[in-house]
Amino acid sequence: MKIELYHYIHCPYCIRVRMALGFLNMPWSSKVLPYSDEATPLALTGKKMLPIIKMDDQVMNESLDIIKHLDKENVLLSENWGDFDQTLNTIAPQIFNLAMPFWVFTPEFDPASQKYFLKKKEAKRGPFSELIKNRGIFENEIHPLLTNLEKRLKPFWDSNSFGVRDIGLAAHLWGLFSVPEFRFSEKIHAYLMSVKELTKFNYTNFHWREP
Ligand SMILES: N[C@@H](CCC(=O)N[C@@H](CS)C(=O)NCC(=O)O)C(=O)O
Repeated sequence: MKIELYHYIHCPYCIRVRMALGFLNMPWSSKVLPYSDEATPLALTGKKMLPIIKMDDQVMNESLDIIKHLDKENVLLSENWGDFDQTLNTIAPQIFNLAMPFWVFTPEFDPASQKYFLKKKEAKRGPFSELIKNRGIFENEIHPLLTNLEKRLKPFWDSNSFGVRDIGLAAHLWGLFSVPEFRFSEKIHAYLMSVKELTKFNYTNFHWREP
């Protein structure tokens, strides 16, 4: 089966699928789309939303549905996702407020995509210049939240075995690596490195865009 993944580099939902493919040892080819490209995702699924996976003639979106589909042997899903979205929602706003103003200036974003991303995200979060000015506030908010999360790592999320919730958590936390001088606690850093190894994940693969 030939697998093509349409993704954005920074997108945590896309990172989930990259991690799952790596963990499951499934070869795939990468299609990084410019953020401003509406036509390609709309033609594939009718929605301007990535990740999208194309397997031979089958096309799917929604990261968790994709992972369920790929994980035929239920290796990742032996641990249930359950209400894990609620846990992620406790840290997602701070992660996005901290990371988005830096993501937008990485080589993934061409000028049209920068404009598109800024317009969409600033409408929701306010000017990115303010987010950068206020990053200290978001950092102060996120550290106690991370300390709480850390207590649940045993060494994986509520479990001694790696599962889909670790993919969900690590994919969200990965965003903070884009924030200059942001430091994870030793335990969370070690956790992310173990997820990286298990999933053979390399954030910067496909990162570069030729000028
Ligand atoms: N529930 C979806 C969420 C995917 C999602 O929100 N993707 C964002 C990127 S992180 C997207 O495609 N946004 C397009 C846009 O806002 O223009 C999933 O789990 O796959």
